[in-house]
Amino acid sequence: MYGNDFGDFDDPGAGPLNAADTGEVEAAAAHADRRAELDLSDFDAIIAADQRIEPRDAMPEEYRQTLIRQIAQHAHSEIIGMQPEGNWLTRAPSLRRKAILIAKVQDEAGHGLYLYSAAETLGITREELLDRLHNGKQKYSSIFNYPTLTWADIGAIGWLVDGAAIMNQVPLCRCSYGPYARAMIRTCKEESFHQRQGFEALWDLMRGTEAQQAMAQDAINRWWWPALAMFGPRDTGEHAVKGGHTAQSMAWGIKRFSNDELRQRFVDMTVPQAERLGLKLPDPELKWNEERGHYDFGEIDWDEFWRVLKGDGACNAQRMERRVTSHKQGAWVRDAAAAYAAKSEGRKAAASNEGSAA
Ligand code: BYC
Repeated sequence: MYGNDFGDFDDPGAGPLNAADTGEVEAAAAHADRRAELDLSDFDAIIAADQRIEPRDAMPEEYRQTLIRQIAQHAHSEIIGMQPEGNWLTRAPSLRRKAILIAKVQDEAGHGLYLYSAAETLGITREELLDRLHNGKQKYSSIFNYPTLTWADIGAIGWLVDGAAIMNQVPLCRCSYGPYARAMIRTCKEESFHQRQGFEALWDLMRGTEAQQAMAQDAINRWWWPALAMFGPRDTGEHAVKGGHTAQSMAWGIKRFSNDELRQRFVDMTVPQAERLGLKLPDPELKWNEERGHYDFGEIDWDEFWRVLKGDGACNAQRMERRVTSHKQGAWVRDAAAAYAAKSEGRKAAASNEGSAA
């Protein structure tokens, strides 16, 4: 499943399947730390030289708070995102599909852990981050408030939702905050596998019976627009949302592109893939614009987006109820881990006391 297995197997002209295949992740991973050589210690100078801020560095309080907000929202999305897919683990159509889906859902938990750890380097505890999710002070991605009604939804999430996530996350591998950038490198590699498995699941359905093809098409009809909205509100030109964070986050090197630019790149990359799959994207305004060199597409239902963010999506209540209940049920595991850690510390201290007394 790795490599360009779908990118070029009978179409050498086809582009990469997802943004992690473009070499940008490797380029970000090769980032050279030149701070010492350039004698940089001041926040503004480090940002201007496109170097990375590390946890030990002084940073403006607004920069720290912006990162906590974004990284926490990202971490919460990863662990809440396990729910819609976990819904299909017991009903996957074959052992192979089940094994793939289990691996994917476990990866999402891992991404959550990398991200919570990155947020903790900003001086906030994991307990506080989870409290803020549970009491509604912090959000998770709008996309996970939509239900997974059929098996084809698992293909649609992999292909579209992970595909959109990668488009957004590849530039974050170059984020100015070191721990976030580094967490994104591994995440993007794993997301690439996630998108491929989604594409493959849909590929198989589209080569199956008429009923399977219809199921795949129905899933795409429901997930296309929410996947486009995932990139966030419009933030360029006359449509820029008042009070948005893009301009400041780009000046700080947290975001590298606007939401609108990434959304356009995603559309441009996905339309030819839909054609390969034989799926119709549910937008009558979608068409290639020769002059712009991009696809034009219709307007997203922003009222629906803001409604979902405010808690009025199909699954908001269900997702939070499940999260809070699981957290409570897992209390004994956290208590046991803390007790074990305290015991181990105690043993270590006793051993070193004995050593120094001898
Ligand atoms: N959902 O000024 P903007 C995954 C909010 S998980 C909810 O553009 P910003 C996966 C935004 O927070 C994918 N809220 O903000 C996991 C802000 O509100 P506040 C998660 C959204 O932060 C499992 C307001 O709208 N990925 O891949 O500069 C299985 C104005 O927006 C959303 C990430 O979290 C949204 N979609 O940019 C499968 C990526 N969009 O906070 C897959 C990291 C916007 O002022 N995050 N808002 O109340 C980011 O890159 C940025 O935070 C965003 C938003 C582009 C999402």
